[in-house]
Amino acid sequence: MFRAPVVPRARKRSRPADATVSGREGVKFEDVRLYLVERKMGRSRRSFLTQLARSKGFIVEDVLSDDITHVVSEDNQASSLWKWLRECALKNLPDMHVLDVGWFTDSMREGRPVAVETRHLIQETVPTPPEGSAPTAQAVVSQYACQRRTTTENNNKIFTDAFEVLAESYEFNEIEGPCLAFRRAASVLKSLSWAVQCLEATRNVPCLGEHTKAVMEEILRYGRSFEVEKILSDERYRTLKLFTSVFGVGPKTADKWYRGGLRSFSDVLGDRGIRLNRMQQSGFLHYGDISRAVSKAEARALRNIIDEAVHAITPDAVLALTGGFRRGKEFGHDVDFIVTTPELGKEKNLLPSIIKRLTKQRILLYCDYQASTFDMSKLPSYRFEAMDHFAKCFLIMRLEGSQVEGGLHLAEGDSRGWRAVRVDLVAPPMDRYAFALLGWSGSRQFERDLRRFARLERNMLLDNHALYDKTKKEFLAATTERDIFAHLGLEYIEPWQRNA
Ligand code: DCT
Ligand code: MG
Repeated sequence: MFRAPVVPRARKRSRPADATVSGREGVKFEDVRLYLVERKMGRSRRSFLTQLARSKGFIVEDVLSDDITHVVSEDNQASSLWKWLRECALKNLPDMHVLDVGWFTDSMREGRPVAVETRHLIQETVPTPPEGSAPTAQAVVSQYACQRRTTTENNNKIFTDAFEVLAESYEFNEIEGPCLAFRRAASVLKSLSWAVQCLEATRNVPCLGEHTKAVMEEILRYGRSFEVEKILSDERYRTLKLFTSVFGVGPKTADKWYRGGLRSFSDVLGDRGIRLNRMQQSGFLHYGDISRAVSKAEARALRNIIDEAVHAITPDAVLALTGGFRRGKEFGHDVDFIVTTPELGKEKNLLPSIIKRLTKQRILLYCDYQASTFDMSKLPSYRFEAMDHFAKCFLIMRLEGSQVEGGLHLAEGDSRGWRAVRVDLVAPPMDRYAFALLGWSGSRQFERDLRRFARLERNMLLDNHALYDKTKKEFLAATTERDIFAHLGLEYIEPWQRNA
């Protein structure tokens, strides 16, 4: 029999180490809590491994509880181990790593918790469901988007659309925790190759909390969520959603306008005299076009235009399409590019030259250029900010129908023959290229989880500029995205699998 008293605890997982558990001095890895399964391992070996791990700065708990992050087992059959774990009625079981002792020995050798790889996982074997019944999660799903492959095919849109509304509503109210929880839940559901048809089928799926499941339950039962419907009809939500759809208007400005009694564009643009900055003026001027999705064909046409400009300026320049279109999306809200030069330092003149050229061609409707503030000597102290420090420009470009294969993506009856499109260009120095490319390829949730994974699982700091190993106190060089994944001990995920 498996033996271990289960003590349910309501404490948060990430609380600092406390004094109630023995051997807490010299803890190096606060976020990792091990539990060694005694069955098959035996009492004396378990005790030896416990001492070994504690001496290396690991927290090893004597009791299996919801605080545990890593369950380590030796020689147990997956089915009986999982049966026992299920019987322990742990709330956090879906978020725990259930691992073979191989992970433990690797970690002891390295002196730190090594990356959890598929080979380490003790996977639950799920009996094949009878035909016609709800699909069951067969594989273990990682809590990190960077350990999942997520294409643009979303089998759970009915849930993820609802979660996005909830997340946005929390964002408008500056309530970060639940906002992130709904974004994570949406992200994990997007990665599933099957549509959730009953809640029981999600028992192996992490990141689904009580609130999330309640919303799913409602959708499964009634086809809609009443909480979401209430938000969608809420005046403040609707107004903030409208205002933030304007280029240059963020949640803070939208909220200020709302508190000032403004409810519509005509309120903002009317006599009451809101002073708009240049970006917002352009946002309103081109509102119809910019709020309309950009098609893949339009993105390709813009690539040709930028490509021509960049190479006319610097023949050996490097140009890469990033953002959603690199991930294979059919439509996007803008088109993102990285441009640079093989010769370090030469990239500094690139954006100003491109801007000059596009202006001459009279296809630049708006331009906000921000020179580089990047300074390698300041790394790794940059905390993650919304934006990196590379030179960049936010543009609105005029795109002619004749340049787009199959024509422009315009509203019916629009016969102008051109449209405005939002374009972002970033120009990192070549030695930062891989980091910038990875950072700008998205999705946002994928990026968030890459950074979180690096920090929590590897004791490393990743951002758009660099990867820093805090244990070795050194920067890790990379010329390709694959190098970065390898440094992080992650399987490579193709851009089209990063639609988390
Ligand atoms: N990005 C990020 N964090 C942010 C903003 C952006 O990591 N706060 C990264 C991820 C995507 C990339 O920059 C480009 O940003 P967007 O254009 O906003 O995203 P997108 O995925 O290209 O989406 P869309 O198709 O709507 O443009
Ligand atoms: Mg984009």
